[in-house]
Amino acid sequence: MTTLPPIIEALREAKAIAVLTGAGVSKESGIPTFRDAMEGLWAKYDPAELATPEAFARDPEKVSRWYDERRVRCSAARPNPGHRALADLQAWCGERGKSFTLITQNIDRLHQAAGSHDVIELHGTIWVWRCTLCGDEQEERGGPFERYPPLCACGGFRRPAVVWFGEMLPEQALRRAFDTAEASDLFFSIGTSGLVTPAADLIHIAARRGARTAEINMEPTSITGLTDWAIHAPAGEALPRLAAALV
Ligand code: BV8
Ligand code: ZN
Repeated sequence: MTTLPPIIEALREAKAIAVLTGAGVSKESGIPTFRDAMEGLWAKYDPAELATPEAFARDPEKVSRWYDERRVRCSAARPNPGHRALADLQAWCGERGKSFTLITQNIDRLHQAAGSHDVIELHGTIWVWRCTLCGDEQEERGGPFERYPPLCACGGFRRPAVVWFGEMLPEQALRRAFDTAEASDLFFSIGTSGLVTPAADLIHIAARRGARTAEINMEPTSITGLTDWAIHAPAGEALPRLAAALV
């Protein structure tokens, strides 16, 4: 387990910093991680089962209800100190002419709410729902829908504008993420189990190009052994410590 100083040193020396975040960063905002999203009523389902176009085609009521419950839960969530520390880090890099890019797998937009900008959303967002017939997209920030699946004015079923398993990622977001990983000389993987591709490929692309790599995660993951440094602690504690050491 690493202490902070070598990572602080690497940040001071780096020119192009890339950060990939996962559900672990939103856990301290009260949003269950993807693996533990299946609580209570949903405990008997495997998330990868529900988060697929096939599941929505088979049972649009159940899948849209699950997502709307997650959306309403996100409404009660606020950015935590980990989100805010990443926004501070982006500002710190900007002041020193370093490039900083935040890539997220999360769909809650808490990074943007904390002040991060130009965030690459690899897996879309739960705040936007898209008509499966006419493609119309609407941002939904209110309470629960009145019916499931919610209907578009054209009569089509509406789905969350997230990327399901087996679906392609948004082309522009994925291109930007690959370019960012290739150009980075310091890559952070924060709050993610690193199991889902192509997001999980990014750190390997960065490392192959010679970037130094760091993991900040509650527990070791499949990539811990590959990183130069690993901090196993809550992101909401480790990131503010990192940001505070930089001032
Ligand atoms: C694609 C949005 C091309 C929806 C998500 C076989 C057949 C078919 C496909 C595949 C296959 N094998 C592999 C694939 C590709 C597949 C894949 O990777 N599958 C996995 C299951 C092996 N990927 C895809 O399908 C992608 N598309 O490849 O298209 C294609 C097309 C057709 C066929 C083949 C290829 C699309 C993937 C996107 C899926 N959508 N999210 C939604 O949210 O409902 S994925 C979802 O799970 C998340 O977005 C995230 O990406 C992923 C993992 O979640 P994490 O964020 O990592 O969260 P997790 O719970 O896993 O881990 C949290 C971590 O945080 C833990 O380590 C924990 O210790 C830590 N933690 C907890 N608390 C804290 C903390 N850390 C710090 N502080 C804390 N407080
Ligand atoms: Zn429509």
